[in-house]
Amino acid sequence: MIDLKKIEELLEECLPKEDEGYGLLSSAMRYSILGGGKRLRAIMLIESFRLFSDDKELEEYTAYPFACALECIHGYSLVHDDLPAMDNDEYRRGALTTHKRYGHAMGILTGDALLNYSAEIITSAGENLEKNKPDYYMDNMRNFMRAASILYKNAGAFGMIGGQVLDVEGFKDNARPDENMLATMCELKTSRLFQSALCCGAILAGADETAVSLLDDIGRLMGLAFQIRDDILDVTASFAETGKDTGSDEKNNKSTFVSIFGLDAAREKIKELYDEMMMKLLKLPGDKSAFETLFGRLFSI
Ligand code: GRG
Repeated sequence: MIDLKKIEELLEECLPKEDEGYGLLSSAMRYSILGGGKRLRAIMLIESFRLFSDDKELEEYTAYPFACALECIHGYSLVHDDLPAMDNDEYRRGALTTHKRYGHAMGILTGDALLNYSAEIITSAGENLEKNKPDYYMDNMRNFMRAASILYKNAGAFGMIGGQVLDVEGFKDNARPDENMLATMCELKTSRLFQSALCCGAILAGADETAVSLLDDIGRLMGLAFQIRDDILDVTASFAETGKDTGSDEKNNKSTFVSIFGLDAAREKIKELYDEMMMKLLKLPGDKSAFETLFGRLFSI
């Protein structure tokens, strides 16, 4: 599995330097991204690329920047999700949330800047490819553009942001959504970025449609399982384990898998989703051990 240290180095290099730009914005961007996190989406994107290609140069020019861009998108979503107008959380990744550390206005602006920066990373990577590897550029631009399109659609109004709207508008004040509504919200809010990780990595490596569609499905199932896991941790884990405010869902009167169906049913659902994911994983080519390890670690709850 790709080394976590390598991903930290890539992120550290690609973000603006502390003293660049205006006011404390670069500092806040670095604080929001470099202060920990499991880097699941970056790891999955690179490991998905590796299922279909062992071309290290192509990986460096395409998969690495996409992995960094995806972590910036994920980071922005967490910064905004923690804001007083949303979950109003004080701690994330074991430290103060961005708005608690830098102020509310800077929390909003830092999230905005990170989302925009993700696009800057991708477009610069395209330019680098054209300048330094014109032959690769000709061969891979179509895949590159397709991956970029998937990345932003999944993050946007009909993807993650849409899911957040359902969450904010439809799940407050102890509303009792049924299982289908809950699943739709989670697929949009949480699954879409995992689907981006798996599909973008594969597409950049030149995977065929059957494989991309399988990966899309695995990402969807994984997001559901991941959200249920998060709901369970919110009521069972301590701050030391999660690094963030626990009991946040109850504080915000949010209906979750756990509050609606109970802990046992939530654990059972994760097991079902895990089994389905593993069955689909078997149908993919290449060495899948990184995914087996990752999914095993995440979902043995
Ligand atoms: C504000 C537009 C907007 C969207 C927010 C992702 C999201 C949408 C909200 C986060 C709510 C939440 C805690 C969902 C549970 C799943 C999740 C995304 C958890 C955090 O992801 P991890 O555990 O975080 O991968 P790290 O810190 O490891 O990177």
